[in-house]
Amino acid sequence: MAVKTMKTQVAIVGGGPAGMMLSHILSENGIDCIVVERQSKDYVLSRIRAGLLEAGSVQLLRDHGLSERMDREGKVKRGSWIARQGMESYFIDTVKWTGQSMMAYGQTNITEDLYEAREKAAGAIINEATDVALHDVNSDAPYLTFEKSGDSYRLACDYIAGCDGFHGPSRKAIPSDILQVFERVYPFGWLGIMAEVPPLPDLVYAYHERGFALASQRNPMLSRYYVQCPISDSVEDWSDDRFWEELLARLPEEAASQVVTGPSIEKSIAPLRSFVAEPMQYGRLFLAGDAAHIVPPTGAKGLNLAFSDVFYLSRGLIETYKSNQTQYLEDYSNTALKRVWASENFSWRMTQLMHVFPDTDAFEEKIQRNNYELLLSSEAHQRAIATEYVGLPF
Ligand code: RFL
Ligand code: PHB
Repeated sequence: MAVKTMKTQVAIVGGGPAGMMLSHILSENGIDCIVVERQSKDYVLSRIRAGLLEAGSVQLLRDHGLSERMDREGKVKRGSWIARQGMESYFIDTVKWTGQSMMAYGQTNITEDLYEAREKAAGAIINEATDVALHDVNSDAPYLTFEKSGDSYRLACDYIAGCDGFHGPSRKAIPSDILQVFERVYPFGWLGIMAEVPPLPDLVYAYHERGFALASQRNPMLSRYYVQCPISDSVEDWSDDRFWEELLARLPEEAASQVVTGPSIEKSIAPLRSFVAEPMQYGRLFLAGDAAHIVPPTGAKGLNLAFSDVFYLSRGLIETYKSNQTQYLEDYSNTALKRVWASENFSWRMTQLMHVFPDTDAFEEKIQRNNYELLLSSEAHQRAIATEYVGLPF
């Protein structure tokens, strides 16, 4: 059977938020690109993940004409509450300390907005592509191969953007003697539910001796809640009743008294991991988003980091094509990694601060409590957490 050949300037592996955002920005700048995605569009749009955008991500969406629905339906957040059992709660006031706010707007909606914008612009997205493989990434003529509907394809390109998430093939195309990996796996997961009930007015992150809990939101009739759970648990262990009981026990009383419960429409358990792969470039392959790094969700940084990577990578590709200035592209990995490590650091500290660690000792418990007390009493700590939470500038 003949292989069908295609050509583009930038081949993008993965049509999640990183890949779709990159294709949108490149196309705006006249750069030809094709997104190759393993899943169907419906599947991609049904994934429930992030919910909170940093100020910089909000600005990026606005700068690229992707904010109409977000500005209409998203909820501007001046900060979030963090709480510790038996102690006063603390409001991370991002407006007070940084002049900037955040936005509660679901990743599902962002991905829908991106697909709509790309389809309007007749952007090329190849869904349900199987066996995607990267070839000759360290040469001047890299290419992808894949299968679709029984046909074999070869896609030649100038550059490959690996936006295929943690489990995709792109990172694995970097030789193991070049790729360095840094990793922490946490001894618990997050059980998340979605329910069609009005959410609390603000996000609440709560430490409790029974484990962490988070109250979040998607829209006025859609609530997102999480509780820390053993990683060995499965969703079958968690009836709705058990979930609500546990959530209400862990949230501070004032928040718990306002929670409206109802049947869940989605329930899933996510493992928690910190992971960075360095460098984020090899030859003509550039990694962006979860393909290169993972953060535990406690800091709400994953999607935001995917967007900052895309900002740096699109700038490098645009400058290279427009004016043959390759400096930004050559610096991509170093520039992106600075911001990646800052977010890794913040997410790790937030995770340490807010969870019950099964193997903790009395010394660590005292330190954890003291870190919370510092937040209540020290303006330097208050400014720091607000600055990191709202997001460092790109
Ligand atoms: P994605 O979203 O995983 O998209 C990768 C895409 O690549 C496709 N793919 C392939 N395509 C072709 N061939 C292959 N062999 C392929 N293998 C995979 C996949 O089908 C997919 O479409 O990565 P991307 O684009 O880098 O985006 C990253 C974000 O999705 C992720 O960081 C966030 O969801 C993390 N996250 C949060 N981030 C935030 O900024 N704020 C939050 O509040 C937040 N909350 C969360 C989160 C992640 C969570 N989970 C489920 C891990 C809450 C949770 C519970
Ligand atoms: C969410 O709404 O899914 C969410 C919000 C904040 C986080 C993590 C997840 O830190």
